[in-house]
Amino acid sequence: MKKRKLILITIALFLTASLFASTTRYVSPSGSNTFPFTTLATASTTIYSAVAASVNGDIIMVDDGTYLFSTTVTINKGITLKSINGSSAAIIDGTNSVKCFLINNSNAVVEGFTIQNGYFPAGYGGGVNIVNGGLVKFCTIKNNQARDGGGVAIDNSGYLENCYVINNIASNGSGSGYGGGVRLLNGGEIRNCVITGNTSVLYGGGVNIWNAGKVKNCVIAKNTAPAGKGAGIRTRNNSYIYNCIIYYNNGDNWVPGGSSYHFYNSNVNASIPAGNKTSTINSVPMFVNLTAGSEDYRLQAGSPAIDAGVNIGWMTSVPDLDGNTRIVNGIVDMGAYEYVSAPTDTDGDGVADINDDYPTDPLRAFDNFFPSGGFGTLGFEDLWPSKGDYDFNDLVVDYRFKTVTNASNNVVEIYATFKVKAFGAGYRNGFGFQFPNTNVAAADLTVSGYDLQEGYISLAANGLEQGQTKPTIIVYDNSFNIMQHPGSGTGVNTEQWAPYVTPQSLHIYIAFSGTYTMAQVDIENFNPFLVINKFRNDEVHLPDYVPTDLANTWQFGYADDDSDPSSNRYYKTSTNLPWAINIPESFDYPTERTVITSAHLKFAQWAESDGVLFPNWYQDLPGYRNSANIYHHP
Ligand SMILES: [Ca+2]
Ligand SMILES: [Ca+2]
Ligand SMILES: [Ca+2]
Ligand SMILES: [Ca+2]
Repeated sequence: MKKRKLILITIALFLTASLFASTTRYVSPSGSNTFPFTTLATASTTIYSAVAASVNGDIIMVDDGTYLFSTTVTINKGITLKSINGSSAAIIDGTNSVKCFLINNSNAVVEGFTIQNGYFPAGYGGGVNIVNGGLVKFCTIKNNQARDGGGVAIDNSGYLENCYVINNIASNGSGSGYGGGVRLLNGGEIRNCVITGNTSVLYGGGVNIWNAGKVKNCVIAKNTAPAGKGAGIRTRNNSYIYNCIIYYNNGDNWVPGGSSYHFYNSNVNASIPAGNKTSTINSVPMFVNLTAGSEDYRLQAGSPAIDAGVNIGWMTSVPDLDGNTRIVNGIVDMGAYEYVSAPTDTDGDGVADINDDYPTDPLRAFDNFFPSGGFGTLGFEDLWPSKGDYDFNDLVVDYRFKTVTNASNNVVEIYATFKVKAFGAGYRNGFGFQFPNTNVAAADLTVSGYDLQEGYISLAANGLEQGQTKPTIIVYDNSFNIMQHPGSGTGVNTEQWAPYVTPQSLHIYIAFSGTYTMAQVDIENFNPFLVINKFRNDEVHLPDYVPTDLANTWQFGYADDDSDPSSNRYYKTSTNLPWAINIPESFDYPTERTVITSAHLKFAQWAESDGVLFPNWYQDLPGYRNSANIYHHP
């Protein structure tokens, strides 16, 4: 009993899977043409064979190429035939001998082709004939010929959506023709199409409607038909036009035949009886370009067609002819393209206000911060080349750079902020930094904002330090001039019992006159250094950062220092311990004369592993620090 039930369920699942299975097949000129064509490698070389192999629900993907048809391809199944790369890459060519497609299934979709040179002068649809249902979309349909519907003929029902219908002709070769671009017979609907350059030798150069049909959001322009026959569109009974622009046709933009027609929210350059129109206009539509060969039927700003249509349900799921949202600003536009306003660029520098940090300044566009999230911190030990007390609080300074770039992403200026928080030092130390390379010519820089009072720094007229190959800026020459000593304690803000002194910020401004990218300047690799006790030649740098041209190098390898310029090793002990640290956030530094390894318990492992272990040693994580040995400002 139990077993039988299981078998029934299995059969039911199998049937369900079969009913809804969708197979994807491929067509490619370079396929091996191996049935059932389910990979690109085994693709069918003809669309005809792939369609023949398909059943309802299947998808056929068509590779780039030109497919020459000598027989019409009939699609009377609910399948989707779609190009992989769009209508400019996959071309269906009727070789001026056959109609390209006959579609007769309401679930059939043909998408993303150029359909050209179809030829059926005896009857309907030179490029495509849709009969009783089907959808053709995102196609370019050009240079086809038939008696009715030179480009496309729809009989009874079906949709032509988001297509260009260009240079087709309705002619049977002996004076009869209906709908050079498209002919609708007893039904059918056209949406979001540009129908242009088509000709009918008799009725309807762009579109001809016979008995019933709807045209929505189309541009019908520059089509041709004899006088009185409707160069743009000829309607005959039950014709309903919504949101269309029918203008600039070579002859009558519109002529009626029979009865029951109505124009809704359209811009038609023709006289329409009062009872047959609702909210129509007749105003120059303001297309982007009407020059022959360069036509662009998008709307210019200020076009009367903008926000002048009537919204219809399908517009929420069908995009405009550019593939953009069909309804912008709450109301659909007339025509095939929704107008999207160019973003405001007040200063005209090419960067929209919404992206421009300086929307009224054409010379500046973007602020770039380093570190991006906030301040970084530098901590120095000033007894180099001896380790000294190794408390890393002889200078504690926060830093942040704001690099201003222009619309071309070149550096205009740099604002460098240095916030001196503490110096547990008896020495009168200075502080500066050097650019990491020689990419920027010193003559292209002008610096201000430094605090130099002690007379031991030599500056060039532009504020850079003299005697340096790389641009070098001395921010200040004595910490005690920046924050006043509170009267007790070794320095400032490293002993809890001493009065707290408010940190002080210096703002260095660097103006650029040359053309340099941020990558060339590379401020993220700036080379900060301490100048020890007003001895300009005694510098302390971050580990493996080079000394400036003014540094004495005779102390390399002396005392605890293990620098070796020949191997680019600088400012490290023999066990890789540094004299300076640079961390990407604010630093909780040790109290005075507390060796850093007693405050930050992972520091030694981090430094001695060259940064591999505990790269976040400075954070307040369990087991990482001894809070009693860290300075807490009141
Ligand atoms: Ca709109
Ligand atoms: Ca701008
Ligand atoms: Ca700007
Ligand atoms: Ca100290």
